[in-house]
Amino acid sequence: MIDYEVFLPNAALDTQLSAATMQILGNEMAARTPGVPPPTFPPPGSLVTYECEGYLTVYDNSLGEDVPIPNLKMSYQVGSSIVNAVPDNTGYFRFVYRDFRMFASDSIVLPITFTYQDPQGKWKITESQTTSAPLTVDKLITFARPSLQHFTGNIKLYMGDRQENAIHRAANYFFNNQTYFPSLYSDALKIIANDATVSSGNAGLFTYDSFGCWINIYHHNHNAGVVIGTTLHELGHFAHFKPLGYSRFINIPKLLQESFASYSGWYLGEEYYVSQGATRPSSGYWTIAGDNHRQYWHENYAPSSILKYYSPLFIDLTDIYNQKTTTTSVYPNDAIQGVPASKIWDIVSVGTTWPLCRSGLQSMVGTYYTSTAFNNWIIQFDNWFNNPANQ
Ligand SMILES: [Ca+2]
Repeated sequence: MIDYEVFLPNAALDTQLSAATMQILGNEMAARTPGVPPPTFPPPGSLVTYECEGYLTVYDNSLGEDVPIPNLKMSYQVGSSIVNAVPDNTGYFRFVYRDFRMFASDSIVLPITFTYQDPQGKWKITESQTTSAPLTVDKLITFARPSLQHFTGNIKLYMGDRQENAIHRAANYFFNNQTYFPSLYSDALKIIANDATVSSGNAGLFTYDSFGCWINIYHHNHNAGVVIGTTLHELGHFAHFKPLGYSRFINIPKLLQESFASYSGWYLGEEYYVSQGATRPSSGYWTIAGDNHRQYWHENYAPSSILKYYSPLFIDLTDIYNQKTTTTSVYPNDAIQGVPASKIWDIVSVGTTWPLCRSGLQSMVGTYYTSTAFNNWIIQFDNWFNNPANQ
C-alpha cells in the first residue's frame, strides 16, 4: 500500500489558485492510477514553469483538409495573470508560464479563450456594428502531458457559429500575407460576423461613409471557401476605398468598384488556397473561393439587374479561361491572361473613371497582350459604359 502525497492547498495558498487550476487539481486527482507511485515533485507550494504547445488548425470543407489558423490570439488565465500565445503561419503555438505545482496525470484540460483580433490591431471581428469588443470564444481543450511540466496537444476547430474561423483566415491573409494590394493599416477595421440569415447571393456587405468603413459577413453559408472569397471581396472594396478616401471613392463607377472587389475575392481566394496546398486548375476557372470569377457577365444585362456591375474586367486580364467559347456567345472574347496583380492594382488605383481605367488597360498593349486581343475584348466594356441605361 502506497500512500499518495495529496496536495491540499492551505487557506493562504487557496486564495492564490485560479478556478482553472483547482479544476486541474481535481481532474488530476481523479485521474491517478491506484498503485502507481507519483513522480518526484517540487515541494508543495512551489512555483513551477510549465510549457504548453501544439498546432491550431481548422477543418476547411472546401479544401477537404485541416489548415492552420495563424495569428489567432489564445489566452489562458493562471491565477490573476493572463498568458497569451499567437500561432505562427504553420499554426504552431506555445504558452510558457509559472503556476503552482500540479500532480501529474496523462492529460489535463485547460480553458482557452480565442480572441478574433489581429495582434497588431489591423482588424477585429465583432458580433455587431455597435459592439467594439472583439468576438471571443471559450473552449475547454484537453492536452496530453508527456512530462511533469510539459503539455502537448493539437487543437482542431470547425468553422465557428459565426464562421469566425474562415473570416479570420481571410482577413489574416489579406492583412499579413498578400502583398498585391495596400493593407498596411492599423485602424482596427471592423468585420462583423453577422448572425443574421440573408438570402443567398448577398453574404457580404462593405459599408462606408465620410467617417470610415466596415464590413458585414453573414453566416448563412457553411462553405469555408465561399466565406473566404466573400471576405476577400469585401476587403477588396476596403483596399480600393482606403487610399482614395470617401470623396473620391464614392464617385468611382460601380462597375469598376464591383469588378475590382470581385477580382480581389477571386484572385486572393485562389492565392490563399494555393498557399494552403491546393493545386490550381490547368484549364477553366476555379470556384474554390466562391463565384467571384464573373465569367457569366455580359454587356446586355437588364439595367435593373445588380449583376450588371459584377464584371470580369480585371479577372479576364489574369485568368486562362475565354468565356466566349462559341461565335454566338454573348460573353467577352477573353484571349488575355497573365497580367500580374500588382500591375492591375497600379491601373485600379488611378483608374477612377472609365476613360482613365481604359487608358491604363490600353497602356499594357504590346506588353501583356496584342492590340487585336485587347480590341476584341474591351468592346463589351465600352458598350456597357456607352449605354445610357447603365449610367
Ligand atoms: Ca475569362
